[in-house]
Amino acid sequence: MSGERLMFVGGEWTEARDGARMPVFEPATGTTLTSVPAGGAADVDRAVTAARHCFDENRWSGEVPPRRRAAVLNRMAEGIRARAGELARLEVRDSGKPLSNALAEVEEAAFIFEYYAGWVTKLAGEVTPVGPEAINMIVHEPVGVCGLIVPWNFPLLMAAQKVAPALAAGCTAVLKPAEDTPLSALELAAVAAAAGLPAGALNVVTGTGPGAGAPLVEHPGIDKISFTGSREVGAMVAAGAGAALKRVTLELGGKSPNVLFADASFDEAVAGTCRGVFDNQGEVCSAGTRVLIQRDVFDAALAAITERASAIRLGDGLDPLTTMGPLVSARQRDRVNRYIEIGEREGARVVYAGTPPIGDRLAGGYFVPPVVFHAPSQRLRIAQEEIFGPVMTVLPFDDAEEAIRLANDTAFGLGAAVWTNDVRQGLRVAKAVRAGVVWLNDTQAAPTEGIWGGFKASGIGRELGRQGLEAYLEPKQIYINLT
Ligand code: TXE
Repeated sequence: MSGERLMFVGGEWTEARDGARMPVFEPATGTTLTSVPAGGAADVDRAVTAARHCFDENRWSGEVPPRRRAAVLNRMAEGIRARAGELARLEVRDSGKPLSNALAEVEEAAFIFEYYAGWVTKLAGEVTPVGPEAINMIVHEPVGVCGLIVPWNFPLLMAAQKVAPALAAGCTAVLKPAEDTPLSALELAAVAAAAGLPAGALNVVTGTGPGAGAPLVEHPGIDKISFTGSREVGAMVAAGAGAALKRVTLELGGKSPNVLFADASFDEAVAGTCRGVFDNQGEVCSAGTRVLIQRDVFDAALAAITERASAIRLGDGLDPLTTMGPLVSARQRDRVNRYIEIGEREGARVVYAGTPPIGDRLAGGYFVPPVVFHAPSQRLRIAQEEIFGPVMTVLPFDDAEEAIRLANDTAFGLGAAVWTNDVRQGLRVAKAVRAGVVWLNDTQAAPTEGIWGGFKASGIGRELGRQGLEAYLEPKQIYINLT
């Protein structure tokens, strides 16, 4: 890939202050794709200062009429759509995912900007009844300058999910993409500039977590942090932001149950179960990796899952025949392989293990073929810890009570899928499962018009939908004495 990239600060393309750069790898081949600036504390400071000036001087919020802000967001949606094919191919080369996934994500990213553009002109407040002697108004104001830290599994989509509501609310932002996948965030900055977003409203600082992410969390000019990533770093971010009383939203992954009842539409349930684990190479925070199957159909379901898993074709995401790409990095590949070894050592039975792709070009790629484990107990680490790769753990259950107990036996609470044709049974489980998103006879749907976020260790707060916008707003009460 030609042309080394720059980052975007205060409306200008720039190197890191100290000139440091870091390589960006192509997961399918393990070769170097390009490089980006390795931003540090000085660059974060420059970016926060630019965002602060833009906010405090009311160049994006305050004085800018809502319909003008909405028009900029709509132009960003158009800008993304106009370059959809190019952006999707870039995302494939940077992250490894199949092109069909990347194309769908780019379209959803464009829609997210359109969706929040619609909200800008509809951010009405409230008047609450307090008696004849006063008027009590509640209005919504932008929370201020936001630090947005995103992961590598859905790089552009996650960036859009934070940038669009932040800008719609009238906030300004510093976006820190993951070091493994910084390229689409830089393109988003280019789209924003072309759409007429004022300088400083959106800044993109590339760099590592400790190098650029940590200084962003700590910077006194930041009012709010929105973070998506690991539970461990999320806890650090919450502690750092909390100590400075910054607002914080966290989306931290999970170990989501997928409950398959004997009365479910079998083929649909098995297909969904596999999709819920293997789509996007299993690099999905809400992946339904704890597969609970009612005992009556356990053997039949295992056979059908094995058949589906063996039809998965690993390869370069740009190859139209590929249905599963490589993992994002050598580090993530090693991490997932370690979990597979742990599962074997813990006594889980390997029901299915796939084979790597063939061909010299892909020999250095970060591929991990799908694995299905039959676990003797939920206490195994592979049944409790987030693996973030194409690894399914299957356990049997007898009745709805046991399914609910197993489903809730986890520190996490992001998603849960339930497959059944018995409405009462499905709703009973849906109500009893402690998770932020429950799917009945579906999995992984995450409509922008809905909400997204978890219970328990899966995070704090919600993204998407109206709640996702409110996360970037401060309510203010204005009490007017009429006497
Ligand atoms: O995540 P990190 P990693 C989970 C998943 C995966 C594991 C490790 O289980 O196997 O995390 O992935 C930035 N201050 N998820 O190590 O480190 C970092 O630069 C501020 C689930 O890649 O949490 C990147 O931009 N920021 C998840 C982002 O945090 C810091 C998606 C995520 O990286 C930082 C990704 C610091 N000290 C991983 N350290 C999901 N919820 O979807 C790192 N970062």
